[in-house]
Order: sequence, then C-alpha cells, then structure tokens
Amino acid sequence: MKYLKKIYAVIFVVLLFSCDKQTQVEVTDLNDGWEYRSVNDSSWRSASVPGTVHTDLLQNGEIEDPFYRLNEHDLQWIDKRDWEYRTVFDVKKTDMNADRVELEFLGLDTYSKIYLNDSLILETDNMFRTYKIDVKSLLKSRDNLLVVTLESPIKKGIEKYDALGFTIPVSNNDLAEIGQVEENKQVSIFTRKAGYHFGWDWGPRLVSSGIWRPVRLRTWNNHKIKDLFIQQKSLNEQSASMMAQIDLEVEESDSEVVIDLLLEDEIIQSKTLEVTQASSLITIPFTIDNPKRWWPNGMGDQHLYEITARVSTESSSDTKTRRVGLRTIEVVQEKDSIGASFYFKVNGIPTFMKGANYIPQDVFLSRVDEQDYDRVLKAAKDANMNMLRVWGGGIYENDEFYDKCDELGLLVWQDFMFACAMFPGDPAFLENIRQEAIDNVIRIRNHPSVALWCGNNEVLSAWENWGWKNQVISEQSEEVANTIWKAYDDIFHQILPEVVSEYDGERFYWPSSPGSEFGKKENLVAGDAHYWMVWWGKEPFDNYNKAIPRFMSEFGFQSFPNMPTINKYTTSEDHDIYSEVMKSHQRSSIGNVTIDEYMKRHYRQPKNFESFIYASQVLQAHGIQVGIEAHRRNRARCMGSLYWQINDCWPVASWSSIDYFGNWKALHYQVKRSFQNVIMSFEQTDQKLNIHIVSDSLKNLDAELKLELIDLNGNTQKTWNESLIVRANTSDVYYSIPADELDINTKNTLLTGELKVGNKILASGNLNFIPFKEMELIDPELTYKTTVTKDEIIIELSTKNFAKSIYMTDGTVNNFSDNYFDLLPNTNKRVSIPNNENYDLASFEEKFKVVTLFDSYETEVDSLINDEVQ
Ligand code: BMA
Repeated sequence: MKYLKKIYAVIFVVLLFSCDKQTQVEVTDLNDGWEYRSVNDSSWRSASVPGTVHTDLLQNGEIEDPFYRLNEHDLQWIDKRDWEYRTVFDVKKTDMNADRVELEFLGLDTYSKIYLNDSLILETDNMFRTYKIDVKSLLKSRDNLLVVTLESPIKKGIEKYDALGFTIPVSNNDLAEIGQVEENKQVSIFTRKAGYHFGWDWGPRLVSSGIWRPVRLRTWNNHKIKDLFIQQKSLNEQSASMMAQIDLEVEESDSEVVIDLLLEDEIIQSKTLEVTQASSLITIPFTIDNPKRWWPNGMGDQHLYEITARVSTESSSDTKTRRVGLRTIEVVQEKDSIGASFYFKVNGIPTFMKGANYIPQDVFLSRVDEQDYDRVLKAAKDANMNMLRVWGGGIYENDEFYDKCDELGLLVWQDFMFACAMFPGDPAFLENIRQEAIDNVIRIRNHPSVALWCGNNEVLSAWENWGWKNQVISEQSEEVANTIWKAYDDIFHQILPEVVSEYDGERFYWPSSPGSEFGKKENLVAGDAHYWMVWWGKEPFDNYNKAIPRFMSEFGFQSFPNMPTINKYTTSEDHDIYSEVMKSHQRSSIGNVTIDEYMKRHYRQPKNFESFIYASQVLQAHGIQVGIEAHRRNRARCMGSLYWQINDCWPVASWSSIDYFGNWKALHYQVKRSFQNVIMSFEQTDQKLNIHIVSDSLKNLDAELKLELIDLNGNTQKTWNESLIVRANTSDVYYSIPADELDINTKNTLLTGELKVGNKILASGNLNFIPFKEMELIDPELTYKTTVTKDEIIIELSTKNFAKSIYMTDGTVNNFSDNYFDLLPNTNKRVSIPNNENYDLASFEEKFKVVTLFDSYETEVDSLINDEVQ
C-alpha cells in the first residue's frame, strides 16, 4: 500500500512540473540593490539588507568603527534622524501571473512606512513582528520601486513620553544621558524594540534603525501552507502520539486538496479534502512507533525526526517540513518543607539545569551570522551546559539559534522581550504585544529545545522589591501606580499566557524571572531567583553557599576581556582601567571598584594593567565556581544554575564568560570543569571538611576516592583512600575529614582530590584553605615544549612546583584546548591550539606567552618563561 502511494505521488509531481503555470510556492529574496540616505539628503548610498543604518554608514566610510575607543559617543546623532531605504526590482512572468503575490518583511526596526510604486502599503511599529502584504495589484513586471522610511525611535519615543501625562519607571540602563536625549527622557519602553539598544550595563547605547531581517516576495496559486505545527500529545516507550496542524490559506475556498504527511521520506497519512474556507486549520493525528527520544546535552542523543506536510491540487503544491524532537518536559512545583520546588523533569528524570544567560551577539543584529551562533552555542555544549536563557532585553532569536539548540541538546528558557522596566498599557500597545507574541510563539514553538516561556526579566522584582511601586505612589499617586500595575497585569497575566495557551498549549508559562508565584515577591524558597548580593551587595563569594534558591536563573561577577580583545578597541595610552576609554567599555556603575575590592580580598595587587586584566578573570572564575558548586551540591533544594552571562554584544568589561570576539575567558574554562557530569566539591565547616560528590550521571558508579594534603613544592603530608558507589543523579557527602586531622600550615598546603572509575579520572579538585593572597606562592618553575604542525600547535607543560591559573596566549583570539588551569607539583599537561595563523616554530614562540598567578605578583609579564625545553 505504502509503495502504491509513493508511485501515485511521483506521477502526481511529474504531472505538476509538466504544466506551464507556476505550480510550487515561489520565494524570491529582495535583499539586493538597496540604497539608503538620511531623509531629505540629496545623495543615496549603497545599503545592505538585512542591515542597520549604523552598519551602512560604517560600510560607506561615513562613520568610524562605533566600538573603537570613544567613537560611540560621537554617533548619537544617528538615532535622532529619519532614514530612507529603496530598491528597484523586476518580477518574473510566472510570479506576475500567480494568484497571490505577497511581500514579506521578516524584521523592520522599527517605525517604518513602506511604499510600493508610490503607494503606501504598510506602517509598522514593532521590530519583533513579521509583516506580509498582498501586492499583486500594485506590481509591474519591471522597475518596481520599493521604499522604506524609518522614523527616529527617539523622536517617536519623546512624542509618546510627552503625551502620556505620567512617568513610567525604567531602569537606568536606558542611557538617555549618553544618548543626549532631550532632558534625559527615558523613551525605550514606548517602542517595541530590543531594550539593550538603548544601552545596558554591558552594552553600548547605539539605537539602530534598519531592515534587520530579510525581505521576500512569495507567490502562490490556489493555496499555501501558512504554518505547520507538530504537537506531541503523549509519549511512552512504545509510541508517540502526535498531531500535525496545518494552517492553510486558499485562494478559491471550494477547492479539493490532497494532503500528505511524510515522516522522513515516507508518506504516513494521506487524505483528500474539500476546503471551504479561505483559511483553515487541518489537524491530522499520527503515531511514531518505537520513538527515539530527544535528550538534553549530557543525557543522551538529540534525535530529530523530519515531518513534512504536502498539500496539492492538480495544478499546485506546497510543502513545509519541521524537525521534531520527542521528549517530555515538566516544570515541577510541589509544596515541600522549604516552600515549593521548581525543577525541570525531562523524559521523566529530574534534571539539574547547567547553563547561562544569553544576550544578542552584537548590538547590530544583522551582523550575527551562522558562524557566530555556532561558536557560542558549541562553546555552551563544550562547557557541559544543557540550558541557555534567552534574556528579555534582547530579541526573540533567529531560527538558526533554535535549530542549533535542538541539535546540540541545549534547552532554552525563552523570555518574552520585556526587561527591567514597566510598560504602557493603552489598547494599541497591548494589541501590538499580542500580535508580537503570536508571531513569535508560532515561529518558535516547534523546537524541542524550548523548555518554557517566561513573561519578563526582573519587571516584577523592580516593581515589588526595588522600590518602584512605592516611589510611584509617593512621587506621583496611588492611581498612577494602579494604572502602571494594570498594564503589567494585562501583559504578563492575561495576554502572554493566553497566547501561549492558545498557540503552544503544551508549554509552561512563567510570568516573570525571578518570580515565585503570580504577583508575589521573589524569594529563595519557591520559584527562580536572581542573586546579586554578591557583586551588587559586595557580599563575599562564600555567601553563594548560604543563599541557595530553588532555581538560580541569574548570578554573576565581572571581568575584563583578554588583552588581544582590549587591543582591538584601545591604544596603549588607554591601558589603565580608569582611563576614559576603558571606563566607557565598562558600563556597570560599580564595575571597576567592585572588581578591585574583591581582588583585594582574594589576591595580591596585580603589578600592572595586563596582570590586572588576567587576575580579574581568575577572580571571576573563582567566584562563579563557588556559586555553581554550591547550587549543585544542594541539588536536593536547588535544581538549576544559570550564570549571568555567556556572551557579549561588543568588546567590554562584563559578566560574560566568552568575549565579543569569541575568546574564552578563564570563567568559560572553569564552567566547563564545574558543569562536568560528576564533580567533587569541598565544604569547610568548623568541625570538618566535607567532600561532596555531585553526579548527574544516570548510572551508579563504582569509584575510588583519593585525597592528599601536599605542600606547594610537592611533598605529600597525608593521604586518604576510599572505595565508594557514587549514586546516580544525586549529590551527597561521601567523605569527611575532621578538622583536627587538618592541623597544617595553610600558607603552603593544598588538599587535592581525585575520583577514579578504573583508570579514568572522573572528577578532581584542589582546595586552598586560606585566600591565595595569604599563601606563599613560589615560582612554579614551569617549562614547556612546543610542536607545530599544519593544523595545530601542541604545548606540553611541566611544572616543578604548584602552578596557579596558568594562562597561555599567542596574542590572537584563538582558544587553547584548556587554559587558566592549575598544575600540581611535578605534573605535566598537554594542550593544543589550532594553527589558524600558519605559524612555524619560531614565529609561534615569538608570540607565545605563559603566565601564572605568581607572575602577576612578582615578575614582569613580558619576560615570562625563557627556560623552555626543546
Ligand atoms: C541582571 C540582568 C541584566 C543586567 C545584569 C547585570 O539582572 O537581568 O539586567 O545586565 O543583571 O547587572
């Protein structure tokens, strides 16, 4: 039967192609030939679509690189102007003859008017929406003129701000002052546009305008599949019960269509239907036998099925394919003795979420390409993560982002795009938000990686806990406060959950991060938490051990990017963290002093700028390690650790673990270690030292634990050995050393631990009993041997004494296979780096440097190691 169907299908397709008229839906990109100008300017210059005004100005040599030194400050005029784009295009005969010809804009930033052959066809005010216009009646076969005008989001914002009659609180990340906005009016909230464009505490203030996603012409006859939604209804070992929902648009509402559903290449369902309405939803249930599951990274494979819907008549056909991953995800909130749990159960298994917060990879969004997605998302996978949070001040990410998360096993915590501000609540604004939510939920809902929808970032906290509500009551009135809260309630408790439930019924909606329950304050006993008392509150890193929430969705500590990155936006005269240029690439109001203060707590004052930069990364990695391990050790209470933030959108001092150019900071290497499936973690109390083992492995492990007290030059003082079974998916104390057995000279003693299964080291760790600044670090006497091949350079490091935080660089942004690691006395390690620069031995060694924490205290960074062994 199946074969017969296939033969019919082949005959059918052959027949279709032999007709004269266009039979398939055709999509033509209209991204070429664009020009732009400032409105009323006489001359046009060539433009890129997708693109932004800033990047077009840059490409045409009209402005300098906005990221270099202080250039950003001189470019604030750009967002006060209106801009105009135009292109001319021809239309193929078959397209002209099609029943429908639609112009599609996948992203317009933001206040645009679109004219086709001098007719106004569309006005837009939301960069997150997609727009489609039927243009058949306006098109000519040659020389169609398409014009897009983009009105200044600042001018529009000021109009709306002035018309409102009261003031809506906004976090001062809306840097109106830097933007030289009239009377410092904070206007970002009036425009549905990425919040971070208006400045953030890790980002520049560069408010773009542009056609930021592709423009296309779609032509079709008779019918088109608007959308294909594949829903998983139930899943067990034997079968997955599924539902395909085809959203069909038809030209002639009484036509007969044949609908085929294909799993991979095989037709699994076929039916003939009389379509009686212009737009109809057709649902087809189907099953997948012996389903292969989709697993998060670290738990199994990411099997993806391809499901295709094909809708055909005798003269036309359209197909759509979706990739589907079969898995169950629940967010479990059960009341318990602490408050209520908040954890993800994936395929029935309580799963600890290891990951980070993600921001857009560039302030100019059209510059982010597939390689950038690859680089950051693979780095997330490599660092053993299983979740990223797409934070609410950026964008609903490009399709490539979610495709790659599906492939890499990275679950996505998806915020809607609202962050750190209250919002207007007038009917037009609310309707705009509803349409934005519908567009994006429909676009993203097929991805198995998407774990939950979250209403906003820190809006509830700001209102309830940062004092905004009381401030509005005292400075304006209770009535104004009620109006502002009503808008919150409408958006986050009505509109967004309604859209999620209508268009993505199976997925969980969470109104705000952090949040405990609807309208209640954040806390550590229920819901998710952002813990910023370390950093903003200057609490010691050690407090991460005390403030354990149910799910940590944000915590973080800053560092500077590596010197190769700093060199790209500075000259040597800027090399002081308090220079104008360095301060301008440090947007946290407390950034430099806070790094400085924590540095003094943990390490000796680094001797110069380069050492400070390096040590800032060592410090950041240490702090976040304390946090991650605390969360993982306490997995009976806390089931997630997402640090702030994995990436940057320009070169800057920030909380990121990977900088703008893709450089892994010390933190990213550390995160990779701290997120391993099995880790060892030490906890010191007055009476004893507890050795915890945390395992996310789904199997029990038969292991040997070895602990050793050693001094910095390698003498063993004491050893402990223990055989144990590490229980699956759990954390526990597996060994304790009473304090009186640790009567040691803490200034030169370390505890080292190793957990082995057979000959394989599963986990290891070193513990210093006092801060490194109080320890008597000695010259590690590090040596190395280099081998250069065409593809990579291999470095074999050996150390005589303990080497703390070994950092290697060749002065480029290439990443080593490992970096910023410790080496125990009398050990060695082999690392590699891709030979992207075509080095030979001499040219590599000229560039190569290696430092340790000891060097940052004692010696000149430039005269590092000369005693290499060849
Ligand atoms: C978090 C984020 C951002 C901010 C970061 C660092 O709370 O949500 O708003 O950049 O803190 O301050």
